[in-house]
Amino acid sequence: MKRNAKDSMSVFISLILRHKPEAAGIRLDQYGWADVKELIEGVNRTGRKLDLAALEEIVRTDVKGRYSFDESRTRIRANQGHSVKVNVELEELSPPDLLYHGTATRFLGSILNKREGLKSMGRLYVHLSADRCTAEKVGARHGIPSVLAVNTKQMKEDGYVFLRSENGVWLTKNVPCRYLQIIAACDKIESDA
Ligand code: HQG
Repeated sequence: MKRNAKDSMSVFISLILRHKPEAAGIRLDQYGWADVKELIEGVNRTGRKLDLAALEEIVRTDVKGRYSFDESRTRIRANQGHSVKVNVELEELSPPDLLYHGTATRFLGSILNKREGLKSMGRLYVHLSADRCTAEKVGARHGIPSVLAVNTKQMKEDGYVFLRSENGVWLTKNVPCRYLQIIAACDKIESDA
């Protein structure tokens, strides 16, 4: 599959598995799994072309490891990023003492000045990164990026719960602004936010 075709198919699969399974006329179970055969048939019904080999390649080569097959490889799900209410059975884990959140500079007014903190917005969780450069890339998806350091050490002490997705993204329900601090951006932005 060519890179552009693969990227746009991946965007569509991510839409189906995270937000809108009905876009392919399929359903996810309560754990976020879609039946692989149904997914492929559903995608093909929309006029796009997908077969098992192409789907396997998308899963294998995804830079962020967005998708997983189950052991039997008959089911597939997104590892994180959902807006549909599914339980992807993530383990509760203790994060490092500091995590990072990348956002658009224009959102800082609501997050910090209005003291709303980080809210999960359209998704089930606030997404946090283990390193500052990754956070900056995530923020750059929305505009001029700013990076917030999250005092997860204090949050843990205060009883907040953290989960980590299969592909290493840290998730929590919300981050009040008392745990946040703006930090300097990272020097280098690489591709693939
Ligand atoms: C912001 C990508 C105003 C928040 C990434 C973010 C990630 C507020 C935006 C994953 C706010 C939501 C998630 C408040 C939060 N006022 N704005 N109180 N609280 N926000 O896309 O974290 O490529 O839902 O800062 O790599 O950007 O899709 O979340 O800017 O892991 O696989 O509201 O998506 O992965 O945006 O990104 P998003 P996100 P994929």
